Amino acid sequence: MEKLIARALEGDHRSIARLISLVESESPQAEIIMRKIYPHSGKAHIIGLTGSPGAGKSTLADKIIAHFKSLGKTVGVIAVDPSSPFTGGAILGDRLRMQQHAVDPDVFIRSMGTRGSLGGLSRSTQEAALILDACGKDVVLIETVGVGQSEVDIVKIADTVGLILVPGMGDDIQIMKAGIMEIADIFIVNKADRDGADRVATEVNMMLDLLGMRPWRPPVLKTIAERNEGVEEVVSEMTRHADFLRRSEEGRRRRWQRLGMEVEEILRREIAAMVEVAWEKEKSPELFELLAARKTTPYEVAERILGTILTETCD
Ligand SMILES: Nc1nc2c(ncn2[C@@H]2O[C@H](COP(=O)(O)OP(=O)(O)OP(=O)(O)O)[C@@H](O)[C@H]2O)c(=O)[nH]1
Ligand SMILES: [Mg+2]
Repeated sequence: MEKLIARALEGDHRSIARLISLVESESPQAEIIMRKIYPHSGKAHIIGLTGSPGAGKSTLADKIIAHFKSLGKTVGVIAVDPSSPFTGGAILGDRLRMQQHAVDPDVFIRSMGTRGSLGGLSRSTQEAALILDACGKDVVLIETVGVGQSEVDIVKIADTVGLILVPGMGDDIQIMKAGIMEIADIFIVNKADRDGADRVATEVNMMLDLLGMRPWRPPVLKTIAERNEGVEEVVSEMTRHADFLRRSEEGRRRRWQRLGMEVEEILRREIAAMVEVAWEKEKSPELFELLAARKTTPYEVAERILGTILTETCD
């Protein structure tokens, strides 16, 4: 394990992949890995790319990777696939579209499922991002399909969130969905080769005006990902946003929020494990009889077990 972690920290992709697999499968070593990895993290720029299915996230990601690379940066990519069996083709699709970088030694690409604790985005997505960060990737790009909870959850993991919209897909409704305007740091109107891109961009800008001044006014950019048009600007705005976070009060607030969330998440997990152990020990046919006959209540039982947990942990 020591060796594996050391090799991963040196940037060896096979070792990194192995660590992510161990963490993803919630193996008993997961915590040891994360404890060792964590002190090395905190340097990467973590970028989330979200948007409706087919908006062009993977196509754009591929071009963004190329741009960061041309700037001399190393990149890690996590493509989060919805666990739904109906979208089983997504993994292969993403792999194919990002194939250009698949054999590239500087680019690490990984697909992951969405089951888990952070709503749409699993804990292992966050842990994989931390691993890539610790193992020396300058940029970690996370592609999440914008359905349900995951597009809101991405803000808990990413420093910079790019929301991809496309003309002619009922974007007005999509934009107005609760919370979406607030989470995006950069708006990208992709497929600008199609009619209506300007209209979408104008609507987004108008809505941003309505939301009022914020410390960071999200830029609204147009791209044609397929032709690599507008991508350079996307990358430069992403970098500008990272700089903004580094020196602003808003950036500090976000960092604190994330660190607090990390502590809370670990606390919850540990306490849940204690609860499970204590309840296993306590439950018995006699106890169930007492509960069924209403001679005691779940409240009293829980209170008693909690007392045991507390005295045991204090000893
Ligand atoms: N016309 C046009 N098509 C594009 C553009 N960018 C991507 N596409 C096409 O849109 C389709 C979907 O692109 P993807 O990159 O797979 O989109 P995605 O958002 O990653 O899709 P999922 O991961 O399945 O949600 C592909 O056929 C792309 O070739 C663009 O700028 N203009
Ligand atoms: Mg995709």
